[in-house]
Amino acid sequence: MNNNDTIFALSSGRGKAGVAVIRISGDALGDMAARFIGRTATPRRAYFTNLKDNAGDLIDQCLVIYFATPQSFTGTDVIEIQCHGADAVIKKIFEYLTILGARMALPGEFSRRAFYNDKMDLADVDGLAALLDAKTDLQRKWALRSLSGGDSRQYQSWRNDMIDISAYAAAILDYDANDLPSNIGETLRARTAKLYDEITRALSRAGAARAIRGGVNVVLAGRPNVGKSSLFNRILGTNRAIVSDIPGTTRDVVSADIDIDGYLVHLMDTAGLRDSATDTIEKIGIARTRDEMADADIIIHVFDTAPNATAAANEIIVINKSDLCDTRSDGAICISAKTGAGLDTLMAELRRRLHSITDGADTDVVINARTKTLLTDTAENLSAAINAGDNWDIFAEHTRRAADAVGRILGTISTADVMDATFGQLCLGK
Ligand SMILES: Nc1nc2c(ncn2[C@@H]2O[C@H](COP(=O)(O)OP(=O)(O)OP(=O)(O)O)[C@@H](O)[C@H]2O)c(=O)[nH]1
Ligand SMILES: [Mg+2]
Repeated sequence: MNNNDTIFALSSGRGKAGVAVIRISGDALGDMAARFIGRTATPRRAYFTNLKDNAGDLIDQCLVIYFATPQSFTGTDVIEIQCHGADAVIKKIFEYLTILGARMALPGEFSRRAFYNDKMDLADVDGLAALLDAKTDLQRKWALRSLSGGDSRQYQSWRNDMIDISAYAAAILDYDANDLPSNIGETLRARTAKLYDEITRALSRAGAARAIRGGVNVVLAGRPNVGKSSLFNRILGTNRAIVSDIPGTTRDVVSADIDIDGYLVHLMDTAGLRDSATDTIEKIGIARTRDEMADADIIIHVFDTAPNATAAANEIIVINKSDLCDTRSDGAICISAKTGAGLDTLMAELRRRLHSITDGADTDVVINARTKTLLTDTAENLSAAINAGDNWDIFAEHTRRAADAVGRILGTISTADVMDATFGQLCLGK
């Protein structure tokens, strides 16, 4: 399965840059490194070199670093070429590497090698994918925690416990009770219940992890003309959405991403809600508003007079146009999108809500869609074991299945489709 043919990719970003990094991975790349620098390469030393093609023509002035197996990102031999970040240089080096028998890597292929060579497990790969996607500081921190093995250690410890419990349960069947520790049944059930609690608690934090990784959807909604687009522009500090005194100005959802205290917020301005809309396009716009409201983590419900409805749990009630009249009302935040009055109070409330999404979530593993499915499977099997009573073969089977599900999170036990999905989320050069 471990076929380390020589692959290469641009590991830095595309586009004009001072430096570009091309990474090469394969077996026994010492000769290739020597060819690039004109002498035998000492591993992990940077060599300044005039990189020449086979005809002796200069390609570029580069730095070349040779990493000898197993001390490299992939666990194979690796060469990193730092060249000038010009498309023409990169293209020429790629051509040269192809002539030397290397091929372009597939997305995620370097990480896949790292996985096969025990440099990373699947929880680390998830962390790496999250880190490469990170736009905010909080996303960076959470991703690094998974990547640096914190999650792997927790999963590994849960799995070891489950294997141990399953083995003891099997022993109850095979050995005489006198040869086993007393109260072994109760002990096993208590240990299983503890694991079940820890895993269901981690699962209950899945929403927090999703909000941090994918961003938080904040939707501005309300009747036409109340000033949603004005508020949207005011929060962004730019004139993104069209503002006019004609009710029904906004038709489509207008969205922008902003960073609030490290939370990636997808802020959305929507079409004003009214039942009397007759225009086909406005009706489509209103249907889209309702879709966005259904998916929203937080709704900023905008009014321009005192509302007669109470707020839903995920709603912040805002009364706009405080510069025109006294709009105070219990439980509502009065603002003026025109003058900026009250905006600090609204933003403070938004921040409070964002922070409450992740309150206390810091101690758990970072759950994503893949790990959520497998941890749910784990929890169901642990619960089935706890309910198995004195039926120890059923108990042993369910705890073993629970351990298998955790093993799949780490990739200890895995199928080709899980691997493809996990590595497929990475980009070229990783
Ligand atoms: N005096 C005053 N006028 C405002 C304020 N906010 C918005 N307006 C005005 O109200 C009108 C409607 O504003 P918009 O921001 O377009 O309202 P909207 O809710 O996006 O309206 P639709 O897109 O039609 O749903 C415009 O003429 C704005 O200038 C405010 O705080 N004070
Ligand atoms: Mg609008």
